[in-house]
Amino acid sequence: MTAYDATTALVVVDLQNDFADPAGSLAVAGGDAIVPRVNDEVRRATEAGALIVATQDWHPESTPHFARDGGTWPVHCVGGTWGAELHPSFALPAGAPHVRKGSNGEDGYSGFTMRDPVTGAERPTELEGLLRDRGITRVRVCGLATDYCVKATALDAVRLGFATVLLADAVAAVDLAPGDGEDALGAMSDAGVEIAVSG
Ligand code: VGL
Ligand code: ZN
Repeated sequence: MTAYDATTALVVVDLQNDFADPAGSLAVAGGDAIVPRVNDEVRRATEAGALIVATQDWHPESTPHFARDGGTWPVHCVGGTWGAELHPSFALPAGAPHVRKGSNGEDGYSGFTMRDPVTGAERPTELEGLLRDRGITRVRVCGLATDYCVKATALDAVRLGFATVLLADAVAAVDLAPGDGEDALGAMSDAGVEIAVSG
């Protein structure tokens, strides 16, 4: 069985300069090393006519997501800046949809949902509708970072009823604490995500 068909989508999470470039403000160790494997998946998906979607962390200049505004993270992926651009070696086909999350200051990590940082209220991004409109029932997830946006996206995908595969050799973790990436794989597996390798 081939991994891709018209009902399967490849979801590439946040493969952006601030995470994937060693000079990025929230550079993930090994982030740039996954790009060739992501590109191989993109090629396979394209050959099978499968949908490819890229998510982007897309923050305003000031958001409670950032440490300087009371949150956790260094300033990163401010919409319209170099850090928010997709990594230049990421061969996303022209016309592939982009889902940008966080532009109103929401601090959710998932490509599917955004969370109001004040009220905690969640609301959907356009990702689910985009998949449903095309009859997608299976998703393959890769990108950055394993312990935050990849994990949240894969958990939401399962919760929403998509058969979900995590490409463990095409992700990398922030690992604020050692082992966070491994723990994230365990949590995804426990929730019903199939942990696999690309190819
Ligand atoms: C992410 C930390 C902060 C991610 C986004 O894409 O995994 N991590 N914002
Ligand atoms: Zn962020």
